[in-house]
Amino acid sequence: MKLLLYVGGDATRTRMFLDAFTERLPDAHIRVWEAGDTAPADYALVWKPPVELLRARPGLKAVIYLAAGVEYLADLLRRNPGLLPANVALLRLEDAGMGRQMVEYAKYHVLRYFRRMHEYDLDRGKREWRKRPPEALSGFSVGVMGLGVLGRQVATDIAEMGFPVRGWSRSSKQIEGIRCHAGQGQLGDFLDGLRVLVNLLPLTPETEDILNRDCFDRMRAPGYLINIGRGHHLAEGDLLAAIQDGRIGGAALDVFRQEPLPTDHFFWSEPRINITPHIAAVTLNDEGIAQVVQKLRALQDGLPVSGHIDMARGY
Ligand code: NDP
Ligand code: OXD
Repeated sequence: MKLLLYVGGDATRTRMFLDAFTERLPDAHIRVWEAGDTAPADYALVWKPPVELLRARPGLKAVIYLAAGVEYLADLLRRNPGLLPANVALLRLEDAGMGRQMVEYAKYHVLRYFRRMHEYDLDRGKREWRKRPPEALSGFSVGVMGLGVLGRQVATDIAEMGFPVRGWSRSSKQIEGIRCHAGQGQLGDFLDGLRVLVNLLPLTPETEDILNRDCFDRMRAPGYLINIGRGHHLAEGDLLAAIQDGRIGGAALDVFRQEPLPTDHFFWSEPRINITPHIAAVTLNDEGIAQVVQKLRALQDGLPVSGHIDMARGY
C-alpha cells in the first residue's frame, strides 16, 4: 500500500506522523509529499493539502483528513470541481480523544457562568465584595448546536449535571435526556430562552455566520456563548453589540475567523470574552494514529469504514 503524507508543511508533525505510520504499518510504502510529486498513491493522509497533491493522483482510493473539522478540504473540492474522481473515499478523524476534552471545556464554562464566577472575577478587579443570588438550575437551559460525534457527548454530559439541555442538528434525533430539534424550521424553538449556547457545528455554507444577532435576540438575557466550532460561525460584531447592550453576558471563544487572533482585535479588549487559542480539544496523537491505521486496514480489506465526508452536506 502506497501512502502519501502531508500535514501542512509542519516539520515536527510530519516527522511524528511519518515515524508512527512507519512503525505501525511495516508493509506500507510511506512518503511525504513534496512539490512536483505526481507519483501514484493508494491513500493520502493529509491536513490542509495543496491542490497539486490531489490533482490527477493515479490509483488514489481514499483521502483521510487528519482532523475532525473538514471545511478546508470541502472548500478546496468545491472550488475545484472534478479534482477527485467520485470513487475516491473522503474520510476524517472522529473523536480521536477530542470528545472528552470538549466535554471538559464546555462543562467548565457552563458551570463558571451558572455560578456567576465571571461576575465575581470582574468584581475582584474593582475590589468589590458583593454577594449575588444564585441562578436556578431548572431555568438555566443549555443548547448544543451540532449533535454529532462531539456535540452529542457534550449535550449528554451537561444534561447529566441536571441542566435542561436542548440539541439541534440537521437530521432529527432521539437522545435520552435531551430535547432534540432538527433543521432550519426548528432553529427558533431550539434557541428561544436559552441561557447558554454551545456551538459544535461543522463550518459549511449553511452554518457560516449562524451565531448572529437573531440568535442572541432569542436567548434569555443575559445569555452566554461558547464557540468551540469554528470562527466563521460567529458574526463577531453582533456578539460585541449584544455584550455591550446586555443581551449577552459574556462568551468563551476558542476559534476565530483569523487565527492566531490578531493582537489588535477588539475581542482582546472585552473582559467578558474569554479567549483560548483553539485548544478546546486537540487530537491525541496515539488515538488519531490508531484510528487512521484501523481505517486503512478496513479500506484495504473492503470492510465498512466510518467517518465519511459527504460533499453534498459539506461535512
Ligand atoms: P460531526 O460531523 O460528527 O457532527 C456535526 C453535527 O452538526 C451533526 O449533528 C450535524 O447534523 C450537525 N449539522 C451540520 N450541519 C448542520 C446544519 N446545517 N444544521 C443543523 N445541524 C447541522 O462533527 P464533530 O462532532 O466531529 O465535530 C464538530 C465540529 O467541531 C468540527 O466540524 C470542527 O469544526 C469543530 N472542532 C473544533 C475543535 C476545537 O478545538 N475547537 C476540535 C475539533 C473539532 P446531523 O447529525 O443531522 O448530520
Ligand atoms: C479539528 C480541530 O478539526 O482541531 O480537528 O479543530
